[in-house]
Amino acid sequence: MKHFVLLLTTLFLTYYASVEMAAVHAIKNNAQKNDQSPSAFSTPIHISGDKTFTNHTNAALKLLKNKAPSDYTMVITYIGKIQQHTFSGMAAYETPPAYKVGAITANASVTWYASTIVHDAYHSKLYHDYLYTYKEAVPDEAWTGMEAEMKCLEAQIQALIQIKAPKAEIDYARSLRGTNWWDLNGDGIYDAEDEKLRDW
Ligand SMILES: [Ca+2]
Repeated sequence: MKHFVLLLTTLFLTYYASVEMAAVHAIKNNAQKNDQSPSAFSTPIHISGDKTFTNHTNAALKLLKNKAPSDYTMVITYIGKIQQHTFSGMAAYETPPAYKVGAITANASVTWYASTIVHDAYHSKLYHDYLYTYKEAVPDEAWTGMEAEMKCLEAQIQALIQIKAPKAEIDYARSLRGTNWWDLNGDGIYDAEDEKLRDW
């Protein structure tokens, strides 16, 4: 009887150890897959920039694809190119629509960077929705300015929640509701003058 119990215990421990080993292997395999993130992940968006920029951008897009798939679909629909730049802004009128990204944004946390991609994709969505509906030159207020910024900010906040961003980032984004952070010279419109003043 004693031997039997011992045998059972051994069998159980062997089984348990093998299950645990399988779990460890799975974790290691996943970790290796994650290590290869830039090569294992592919996106239809053309990424233009140095290696660090490309890695950060791929990581942000991959996070969106995994944790916020509907946002990712919106992003790949309305952004064709993500380009390293001196400051951040959405050139929705370019072909393909290009999100230009400054160093401060590209080097922020992956969750924050990802949320800005959603924000700027939404600007491009507003631009292209207008173009598709009215088939005429898109007025600035259709996709920039206070009303547009608030819509893009709400999309960004929802994305931050979806990708489980740190609470501080969600709180910060919420604190921007009703503010004109984008109007750096305070004239009520968003244009190249504000872009000149941007450091993000
Ligand atoms: Ca302005």
